[in-house]
Amino acid sequence: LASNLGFPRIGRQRELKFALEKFWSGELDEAGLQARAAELRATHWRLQQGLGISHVPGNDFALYDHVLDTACMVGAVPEGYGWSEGPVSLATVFALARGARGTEAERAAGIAAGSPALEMTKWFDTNYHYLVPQLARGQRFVLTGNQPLAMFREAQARNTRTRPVLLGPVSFLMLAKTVDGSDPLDLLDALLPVYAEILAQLAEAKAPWVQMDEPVLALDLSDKAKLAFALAYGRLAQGPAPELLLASYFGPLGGNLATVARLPVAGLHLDLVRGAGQLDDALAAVPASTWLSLGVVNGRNVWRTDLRAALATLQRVAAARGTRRLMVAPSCSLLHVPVDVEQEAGLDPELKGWLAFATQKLGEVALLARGLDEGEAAVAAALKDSDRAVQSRRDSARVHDPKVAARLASITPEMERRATPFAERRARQRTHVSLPAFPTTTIGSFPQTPEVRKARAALHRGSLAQPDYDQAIAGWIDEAVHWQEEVGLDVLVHGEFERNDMVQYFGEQMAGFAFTRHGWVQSYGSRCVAPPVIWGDVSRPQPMTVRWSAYAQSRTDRPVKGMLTGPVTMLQWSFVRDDQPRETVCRQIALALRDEVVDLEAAGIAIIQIDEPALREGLPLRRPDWPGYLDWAVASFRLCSSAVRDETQVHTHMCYSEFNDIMPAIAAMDADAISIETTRSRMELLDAFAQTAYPNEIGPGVWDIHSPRVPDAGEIAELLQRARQRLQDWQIWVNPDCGLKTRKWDEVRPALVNMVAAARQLRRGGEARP
Ligand code: THG
Ligand code: ZN
Repeated sequence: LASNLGFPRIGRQRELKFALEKFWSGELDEAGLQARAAELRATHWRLQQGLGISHVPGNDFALYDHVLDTACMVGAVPEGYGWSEGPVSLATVFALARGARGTEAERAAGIAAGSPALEMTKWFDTNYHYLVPQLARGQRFVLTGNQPLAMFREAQARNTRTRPVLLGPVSFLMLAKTVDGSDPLDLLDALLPVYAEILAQLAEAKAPWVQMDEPVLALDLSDKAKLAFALAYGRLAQGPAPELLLASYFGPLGGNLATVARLPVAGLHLDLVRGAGQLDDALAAVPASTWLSLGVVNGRNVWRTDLRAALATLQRVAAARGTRRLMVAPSCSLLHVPVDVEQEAGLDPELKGWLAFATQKLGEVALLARGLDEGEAAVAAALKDSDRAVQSRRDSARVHDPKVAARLASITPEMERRATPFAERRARQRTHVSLPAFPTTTIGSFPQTPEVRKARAALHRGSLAQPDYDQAIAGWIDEAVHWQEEVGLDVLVHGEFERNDMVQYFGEQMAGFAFTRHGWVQSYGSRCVAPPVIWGDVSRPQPMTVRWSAYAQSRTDRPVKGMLTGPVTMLQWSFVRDDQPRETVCRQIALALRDEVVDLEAAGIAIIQIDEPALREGLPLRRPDWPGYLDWAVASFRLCSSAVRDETQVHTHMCYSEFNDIMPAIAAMDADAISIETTRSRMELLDAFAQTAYPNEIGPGVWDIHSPRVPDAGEIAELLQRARQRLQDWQIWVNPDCGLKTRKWDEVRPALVNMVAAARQLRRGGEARP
């Protein structure tokens, strides 16, 4: 049986994004939005059916986020969002997702003005963000509307029988937070009757199967969580319910296998890409009467499957258990890959021949199911074709660059350390660049105004010539530099007006990266990213940022920071080749960046910032794997940053990170200064730095740039006082939480004026910078 776990919702032309944004701007009404959503669902069902998928997922769609939809479905809506009973309105859903906007519709729906959005966080180790359900001790749950059932009927009306997808009760609770710090798992008893009711109604509607997604099974589970699984699925097995397919993905079951194998469910989905090694143990542990869904097509990457290898795995299972209770599937939902590679007309044909997006991956799934049923001979041509793709990728001279390999082999430990310890470097840096106590700076980017975006679009269209574009960029840099001097900032930035997405900007200039035109993947709500594809050995043909950094430095006597994106973040936000360890790719990127750092220094740049916002999200899902990752991630950062002289300052920046459990790694990066996001936690994030006596300099953010609110000098000074309780004065830099790309100049100007005023206030009262 060919089966799928989830299809991208955004649409091949990002139809959902545009419908949502039209709805939010008032150009489209609710009926119009719902009609477009229904059209997309119908298209996706038809497409999957046409590709030969027998188990087509239903209810994998969400207008904004499936975790939010689950919270709304079970009545987990905090007060103030206009819901008390019955169906949850669209106004409530979007207020939870985006915060109240103060619209008439919100007033009509009873949504309190100023209600903030729910917290958003990364979905496991993907670049997708989900909204964190907000629960409380004694939380009550009710079924507000059976959306899985409505979707099942909608598909049925269009002649598709779907397998409804639910986020399972244990994962739902473990992904939630309580306002009082109590354990969400304590709410399982209260939640289960709602799930039982949903399943009973689906059974009554004759849905044969329901897919229960329990991705927390890829984490290290406590005994309490394991018990919760036994309790939950034991209870759900008692009521009327369709057959349950329990889906684990993003990793092997590991120590959770024994728990899972005993659960009274009809089927179990295994991720055999990330969890290839678990197959034998699973075959031994899972009863023969249980269906197995074998996830052999990678749902997290864009490479074509080695069909012969995948078929061999399937045949091994069939030999052990027969084919009667087997499903062939992608490793996880296809939410994390783009829709259709056939749209990429501009892509290098050789590379394109190696790629598979969601549509192609489902073709592979169907083909493998056929190969298993009818034998290899029935799919011989496709297997040959797959062999050719595998072979041409393995042998391609364009993938393998001997110069890169040689350079990688010649990395020495000395290349991964600065020449002298921080204390000595710092003394030299202080005379090289003279700065006051509590020096002020920004994180790098200034507003990308419509003017800037228009110029770049015109350049790409060909209606603006390169020299005219360059002149416009130079003009914006001039203005930014002049304005920063006027405001009194100590370390300036050039503003990054020449850059689009940071990963794209650097990737476009490095060998080994390719870009798609339609390869969009949902990041959150209507927002998408088009991750580059790292397909070959990475190198830097020529300097990437030196021109504009040096230009900005030539316009002022104050130091201008150089701005780079670090190797781990470049890796984490790309589709990475799967024919070598990620660690190797990361080191290649680090070597390319190392050259850039040296070139910036030679061009007179005294402070170089290398951002690593994705360092933490790259952490493996299981704790025992953390040290291995952190070793190479930190080593890569050091490799790219350590070739400079003592007097050159290396800075780094990280956003939305909790640092408590990775402090030794942060310290081991040995950046001369790190800026972090601390405003929302009112400096509490600094506790980790204080408790571990972080040795280098720190810029704790003092302005929450995710909000349009402009802080006054008093509150910034107060935040800085809280920072002084946790750090030494000499360690402290004064900066916003993050880059200012998404803010307006009307907010940036007064906020930075206030920030400089607060720093000056501190200098008057404080000690001189030692
Ligand atoms: N770059 C990349 N990945 C990221 C971020 C990034 N992942 C994490 C975080 N930042 C995600 N945040 C965003 C913020 C905005 C957008 C996408 C992800 C966004 N996208 C545009 C859209 O959907 O309209 C499309 C991109 C564009 O037009 O340039 O606004 O910073 N790689
Ligand atoms: Zn940031």
